[in-house]
Amino acid sequence: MVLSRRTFSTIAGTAALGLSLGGSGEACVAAATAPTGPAPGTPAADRRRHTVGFDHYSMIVDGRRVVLWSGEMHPFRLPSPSLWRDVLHKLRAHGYNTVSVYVSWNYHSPAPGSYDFTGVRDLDLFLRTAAETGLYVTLRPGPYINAEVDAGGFPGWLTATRGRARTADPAYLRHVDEWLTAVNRIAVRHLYTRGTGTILLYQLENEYANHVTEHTGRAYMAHLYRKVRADGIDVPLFHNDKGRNGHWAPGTFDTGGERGRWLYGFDGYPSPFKRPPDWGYFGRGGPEGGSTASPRTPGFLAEFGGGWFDPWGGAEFRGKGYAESRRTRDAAYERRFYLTNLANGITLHNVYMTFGGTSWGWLPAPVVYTSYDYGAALDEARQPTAKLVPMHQIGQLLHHFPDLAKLDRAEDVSVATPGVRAYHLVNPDTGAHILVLRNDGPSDTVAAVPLGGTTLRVPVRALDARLLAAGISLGRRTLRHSTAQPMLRLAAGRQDVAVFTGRTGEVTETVLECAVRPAVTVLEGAADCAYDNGALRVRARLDGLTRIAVTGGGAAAPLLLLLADDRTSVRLWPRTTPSGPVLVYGPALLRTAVLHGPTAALTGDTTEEADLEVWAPRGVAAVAWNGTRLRTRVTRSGSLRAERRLPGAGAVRLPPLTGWRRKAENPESAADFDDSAWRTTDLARSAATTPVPAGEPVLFADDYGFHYGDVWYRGRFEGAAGARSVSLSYITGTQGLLMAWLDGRPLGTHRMPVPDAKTVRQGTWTATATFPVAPGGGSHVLSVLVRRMQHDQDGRADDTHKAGRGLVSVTFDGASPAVRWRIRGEAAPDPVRGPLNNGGLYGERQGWHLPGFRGHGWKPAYFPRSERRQGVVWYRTRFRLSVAPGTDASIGLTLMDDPARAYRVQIFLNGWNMGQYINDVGPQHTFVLPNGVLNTRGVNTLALAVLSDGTTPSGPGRVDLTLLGRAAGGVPVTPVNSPGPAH
Ligand code: IPT
Repeated sequence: MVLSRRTFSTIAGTAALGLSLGGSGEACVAAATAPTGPAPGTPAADRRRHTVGFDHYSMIVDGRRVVLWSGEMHPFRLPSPSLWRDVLHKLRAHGYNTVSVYVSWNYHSPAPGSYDFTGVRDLDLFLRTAAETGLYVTLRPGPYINAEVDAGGFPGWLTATRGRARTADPAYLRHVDEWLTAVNRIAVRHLYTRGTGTILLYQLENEYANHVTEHTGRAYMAHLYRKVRADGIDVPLFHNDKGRNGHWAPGTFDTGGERGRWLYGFDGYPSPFKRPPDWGYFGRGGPEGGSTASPRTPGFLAEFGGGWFDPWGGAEFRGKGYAESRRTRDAAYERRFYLTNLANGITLHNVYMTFGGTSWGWLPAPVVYTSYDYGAALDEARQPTAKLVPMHQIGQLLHHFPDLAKLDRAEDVSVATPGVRAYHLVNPDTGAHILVLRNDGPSDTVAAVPLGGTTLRVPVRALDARLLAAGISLGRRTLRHSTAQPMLRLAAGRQDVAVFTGRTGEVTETVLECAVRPAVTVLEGAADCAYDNGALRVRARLDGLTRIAVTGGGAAAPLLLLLADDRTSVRLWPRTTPSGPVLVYGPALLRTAVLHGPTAALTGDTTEEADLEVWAPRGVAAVAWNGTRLRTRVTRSGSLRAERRLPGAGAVRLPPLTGWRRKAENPESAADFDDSAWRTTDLARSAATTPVPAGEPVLFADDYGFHYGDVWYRGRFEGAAGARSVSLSYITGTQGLLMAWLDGRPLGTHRMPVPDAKTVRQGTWTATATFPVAPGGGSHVLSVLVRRMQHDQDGRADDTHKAGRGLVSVTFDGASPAVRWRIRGEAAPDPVRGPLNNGGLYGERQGWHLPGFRGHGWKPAYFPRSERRQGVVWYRTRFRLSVAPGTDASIGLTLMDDPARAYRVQIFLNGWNMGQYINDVGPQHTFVLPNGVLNTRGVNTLALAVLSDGTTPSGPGRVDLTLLGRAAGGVPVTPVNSPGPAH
């Protein structure tokens, strides 16, 4: 039964509310025969029309209020489509109902007019998978996305075009329209409104602050709006204001007379070391009005920090690795900040990132290294972290207690406990009260909270928070209050089940309304229960799972009260099925739950041995786990319990990496190298924002069509007798470098100095490398290799992605020869791996990184190595894995060496560029190798392109496979196409 919002308000708080959640008590026989598929409330591509609206409280989908509890992930940061399902399963199971995704223009467009949505770029498949998983989608295709990707998502080729980006300049808009046409052609097939997918919201642009300028700013946004609507996107659109400024609130730009389909959203990345910000309390309106900087739209945090990105290491930037982000923004941070957001009326909440993934190939913007783990709740290796616990608890809470979708601020509750701040909210329809208690102080405390004539004693740890509820329905009973946080309630068969959570060891009190004395049995754990004056009072210290059965007491059905500590709460998996709710307890993950006749067919993961227990609608008498039927018995808790424990994950053995073969390259540095096929640098004008020195040719690589990775220059000159030094001015992103040779002899390597915080912001990465020379008369050749390290982002809409990359100019001291340059960068983009896979190293142009490449004449090599040479050396080997079927092993490659050694490594697995290791900078040592690209049952090819300064001995040192996680279960993985060289 689907209740409209109106009926919901009239009957909520009464026993009838149970029907909206369960109805299953009556559905026992139907349970065995009802068609399978997601139940109402779980979004799916169900071929029905849906209405998507909102008011100032929340989104209203098909007439029902929904709080969006969303996690951000980027399909382009996980180049193995099968694993998208794994991550989406994990989000869904842990209480998220929405996934928010950027679509990165550069990832899909190797050239103007060319758009690729196949293979690892299959957006259609991603959107289908999200719908199959039961998640709403927020689609964010830019055109600009920022996101710490190269040029903020702009294609390399766009950096060499003339139109002013992120404005209404027609030259730019022409490209934008082409991109949006290509994305929207796919997106329209997955709109929730049409029942063909689950896209619920769609974002235009990203943190765009040009709201003040009519032409460049507002006209641009109006253009995007019109274009997206014209392409058939009919869900609400929004923009993510960079902070709660009220920019781009409804009515601030031209939406073609349309009203009511534009939301106001904003981003927040507050410091974890300060107090969580109040967005000003909702309900006041006006620019100072908190989340209602837009009074008619709901509080919407389009991005809220779930971690933070990490810069390169080394003395200047001090990237510390992602364990540090996860430590400073831990589970308590999530409770403290996200519960404050909810208390401020935010009902659309997206955590950036929830799964960060990998900026593989040349995807990372100069500010970050390969890993984009982000310290997120789900780590880069797809492993759950402790940060999933609060997400799980809050996500389930928001799903199971619709009271939280419509809250007004209630009268202040004064808590006389130092450091503790209370937010008091009330649902005007159900009368449910919500309290968020936040401890900003340095010590754990027990807050004395006056509520409803009594004083609750609520434990709140230092720098932590919790949410309490009073007057909410638990199905057929009402909660007077609890000092534990409600997590879920559902009707399983004839009984109601309610779960409350808190930290291990906390003493909690839960009070249920009971007209008459109920029968109470403590089935597991320790609890004191007392009946007094119309209420059952349960006091319990949280430890594992405490189970209390309550029968009678004036309610029509028994209640199983479960008190779960954090650890236990993430072993409890509620699901809705068309026949009613299911609750599974025990395994490390529940992926799917389908009722087939009398059988609950479950799939999921275990890491250790685990019990399995299932509460299901009446009529369900059997359980299957990952396809195997289990022997079960009925417990006193009213569940079915497997008689044997589920096995944990089996051992995974990783081979040592041996059998390396070596080949040195850079023939380009030799005096007699034939560069006649290379492009001459004959352009006089550049699209770059970096000025070209007067009278010199353009040397920036992008102008010549080379956009990623390394670029070579060869310059011929005569008449240099008397020259004492040569100065090469060049420009890269952070950690860029230049190495040069004169007539085949190394001149040295210059590393781009890391600017201070101020110059970083200006995006100036120009430096001059000066090398002593004594060329004498005659004809000479300078060979120069520039590692570019990507384009800047364009966060402030001033075309900074167009800062030049590569050589700027050359001058000699003591002579002034004219240098005739030729340039060579990457080969035509790999049609499968995409434009960001390769730069212009000789080995890359020759396919040395590809599987199936036959390296005739490559010499055996052994690690650790120690050699001193300026330039590039390649190493290749093959290794075989035999991970057992049904085991999901997450595997990485770890490189270790003496940090004094100045060299860097590009890692190619089966031809896929899995990232860049910089030995003397760090902080990243382990590179995740996603299954699918990694063949876990067969042979793999690993190629390392080592670029060394020549100033120190160079490695590689140790190179090993590392196990980053394992589970029995996982998802089926289709191998990612990894072609070898074209013959
Ligand atoms: C916000 C961007 O919208 C997002 O793309 C990403 O770059 C994120 O920051 C940081 O990881 S911008 C905000 C922090 C100023």
